[in-house]
Amino acid sequence: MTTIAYRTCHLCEATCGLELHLDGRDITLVRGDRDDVFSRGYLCPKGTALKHLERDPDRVRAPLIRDGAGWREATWEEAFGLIAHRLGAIRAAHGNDALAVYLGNPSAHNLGAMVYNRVLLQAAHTNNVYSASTVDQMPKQVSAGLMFGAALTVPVPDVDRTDYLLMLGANPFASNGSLMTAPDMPGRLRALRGRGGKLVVVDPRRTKTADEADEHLAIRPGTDALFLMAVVNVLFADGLTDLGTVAAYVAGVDTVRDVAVDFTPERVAPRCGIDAATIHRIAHELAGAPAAAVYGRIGTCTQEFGTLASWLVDVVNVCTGNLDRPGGAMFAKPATGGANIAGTPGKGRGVRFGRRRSRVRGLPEYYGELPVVCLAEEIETAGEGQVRALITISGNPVASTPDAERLDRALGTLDFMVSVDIYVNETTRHADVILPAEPELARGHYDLALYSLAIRNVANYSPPLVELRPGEMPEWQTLLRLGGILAGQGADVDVDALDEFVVNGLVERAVKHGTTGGRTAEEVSKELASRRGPERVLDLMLRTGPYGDAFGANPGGLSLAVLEANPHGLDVGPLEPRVPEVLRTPSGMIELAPAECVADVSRLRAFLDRPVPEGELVLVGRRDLRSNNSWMHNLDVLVKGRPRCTVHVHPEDAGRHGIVDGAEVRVRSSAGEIVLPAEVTDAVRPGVVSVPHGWGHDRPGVRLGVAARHAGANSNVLARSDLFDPLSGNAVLNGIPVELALSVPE
Ligand SMILES: Nc1nc2c(c(=O)[nH]1)N[C@H]1C(S)=C(S)[C@@H](COP(=O)(O)OP(=O)(O)OC[C@H]3O[C@@H](n4cnc5c(=O)[nH]c(N)nc54)[C@H](O)[C@@H]3O)O[C@H]1N2
Ligand SMILES: Nc1nc2c(c(=O)[nH]1)N[C@H]1C(S)=C(S)[C@@H](COP(=O)(O)OP(=O)(O)OC[C@H]3O[C@@H](n4cnc5c(=O)[nH]c(N)nc54)[C@H](O)[C@@H]3O)O[C@H]1N2
Ligand code: SF4
Ligand SMILES: [Mo]
Repeated sequence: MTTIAYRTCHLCEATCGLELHLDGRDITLVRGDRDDVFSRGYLCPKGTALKHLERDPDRVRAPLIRDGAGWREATWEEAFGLIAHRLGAIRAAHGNDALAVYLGNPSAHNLGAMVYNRVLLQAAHTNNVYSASTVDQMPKQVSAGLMFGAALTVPVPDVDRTDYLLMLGANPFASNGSLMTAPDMPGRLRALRGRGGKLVVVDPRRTKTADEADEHLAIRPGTDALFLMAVVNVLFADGLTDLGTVAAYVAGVDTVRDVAVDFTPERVAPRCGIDAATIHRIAHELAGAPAAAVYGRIGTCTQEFGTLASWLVDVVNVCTGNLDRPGGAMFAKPATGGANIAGTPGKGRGVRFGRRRSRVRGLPEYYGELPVVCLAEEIETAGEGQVRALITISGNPVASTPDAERLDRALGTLDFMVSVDIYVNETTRHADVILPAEPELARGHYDLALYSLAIRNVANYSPPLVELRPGEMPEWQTLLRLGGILAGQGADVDVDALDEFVVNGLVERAVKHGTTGGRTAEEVSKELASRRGPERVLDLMLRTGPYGDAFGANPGGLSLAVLEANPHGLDVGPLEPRVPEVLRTPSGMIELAPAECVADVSRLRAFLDRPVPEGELVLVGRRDLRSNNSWMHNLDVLVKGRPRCTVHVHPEDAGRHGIVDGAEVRVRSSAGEIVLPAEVTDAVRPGVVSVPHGWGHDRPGVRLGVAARHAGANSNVLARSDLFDPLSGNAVLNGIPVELALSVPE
């Protein structure tokens, strides 16, 4: 018998509503949920592939313990026993810093991980915390923290109401959007143009998004900060600045004007590859549009000037009066609250970095984590504090982080490694124990992280749709149990008691902050008592959040029960102006010229003066609609057809190197080399080659039957761990100098 259920897709940031047809546990059909308040029926091929992901025979279903060169299935008791024993011994002998933790991207799409990873990290009490954030959005979180006072106070373009969108380093037609939660970006961008608005895309590649835009500016990689500096220069030089509604809350305008003064369009044009007249015009168009937004994403973050570029995106938004106005760049107000909702409106402690530093290179911590470009050296370098053990949680750093071959080797030297993961892949093949997650459909879902970045204020909860089978463990319990083990509670941690302890702490904090409608901790706990795990915490967050029922004080307000009664989600409305209430800087102002950014401008100036080496070729990445970082290549429906892991080479460069379409090409950087087929295409600008990341599945021991047949090559073998953005520690993954050669079979 078929039942129909609704669920938010957890695979990317778009949060599409899915209509699932279920036969028992089996998904027989996936469709877009036409009644979903946010996605209105949109979905992409990955959403449909969910049914294959749930069935994939290569998925790890029971704990695995290394057994010589292979693996054997084990009970949870045995696995946790081994972990407690080995991690206990290593930490006792070498200290807490000997254990590193790496959190991967799916943690941000997983309610249980969002709630309980922090318990685990606290218990680990280690300097060595790493995540995918420093190969991704850390520059934006740093610039937003400095300007607005909190890591997730990131303005998002009000796509549905804007008249003009300047988009840099993003390709939402493939990625479906990032740091901008908006299902159906293709539809929304087409609607923008349909109502007479303009879309300008800045990207070294002519992407699908660029193809669909009014204008494409094929910028030279890594020069966005220069381009944006020149836009700022024109805004001031031509008297176009108008801070609009936030004017009374902006500090540092004169400093910005002064630092931009020598970055004239004429000076930056040859470096950026965008002519001066165009830069002038773009500045005038931004200032002249009724409402405009500038949006930068991963192409602007994973480069040498990631934080400067991220900062300047918002400098332009502020200087054109577009910050915090409908149709401009606005702040979401998520139903579960957050750092810019809690505390005193309009003022806060701001952000501080570098409270700790990495042992080997001395790189500072950002928001409690170290740059992942440091991980390999922390494992390799002997001495006190050397990393000897690692826990990875839904991450594949061997595929995703720089100097991949070196990290791969380093992982092989660890004394002990635990991976919480659903596959044996390039990274987890090094683990001593792999702890699998339960099937997606057996857990509840709520996008705790992504709604902070949504272009409308929405809330949508998806309940578990199937029961756990014997031997399956909810991932939140695995994480909590690891936390308990790290806190010294031994292998048979009482997970329920630990959960109780965690929730009590959160309840007490809510009571202290006065968000429980005057109810005492005891009363609140009683109200929450019918739930446990992540759902109990979610209910607390919703009820104490900005639209919450405050446990009765705000009748008709949100609670988890209300969301359960609305399976297609609740739309609280379009974004509303939030300045000054959203700010958490110590000054209570938007810091337009943070000292860290201003100081880094001299580096940008030096870069501007450096000539572009003759005949230079640089590498950039790209995303394909049918892939999801490194981990969905084991689904035949997504990888069949023409190979996707190819190097795009412009015809001019191909001609110079004697490369023809389909030829095997050796791409070499100072970090390493890979071989893959060429696709000769004028979609990349001359001097730029493009290789997607997340491939290279042909490593020994990997258990990815399908992916190994479409292995591709690991582009991060080419990325260098000594190249990073100094303001955020974020890796440089774009703009890497490379050489090309035809690969001659040996
Ligand atoms: N060159 C280059 N490198 C890049 C990028 C780029 O653009 N260019 N992009 C970067 C970006 S933006 C990111 S976010 C990172 C991603 O970096 P990572 O997060 O390290 O890598 P993923 O490929 O997302 O790996 C996700 C892992 O989670 C596992 N997994 C999937 N679902 C679950 C689950 O429910 N539970 C558990 N426990 N595990 C699960 C998968 O099997 C896989 O091992 O890559 C970065 N690397
Ligand atoms: N299909 C699919 N969707 C995904 C993912 C996936 O792997 N596959 N990953 C998800 C994740 S974790 C993330 S973070 C998001 C990322 O979402 P997006 O930021 O939209 O990512 P990309 O599609 O890689 O687009 C980045 C663009 O930046 C361009 N670029 C490279 N270097 C530069 C530069 O120096 N300047 C400028 N202006 N542009 C540059 C690249 O050519 C590329 O087109 O996507 C998410 N969605
Ligand atoms: S766009 Fe993202 S959220 Fe929507 S169906 Fe595709 S993978 Fe899922
Ligand atoms: Mo990402």
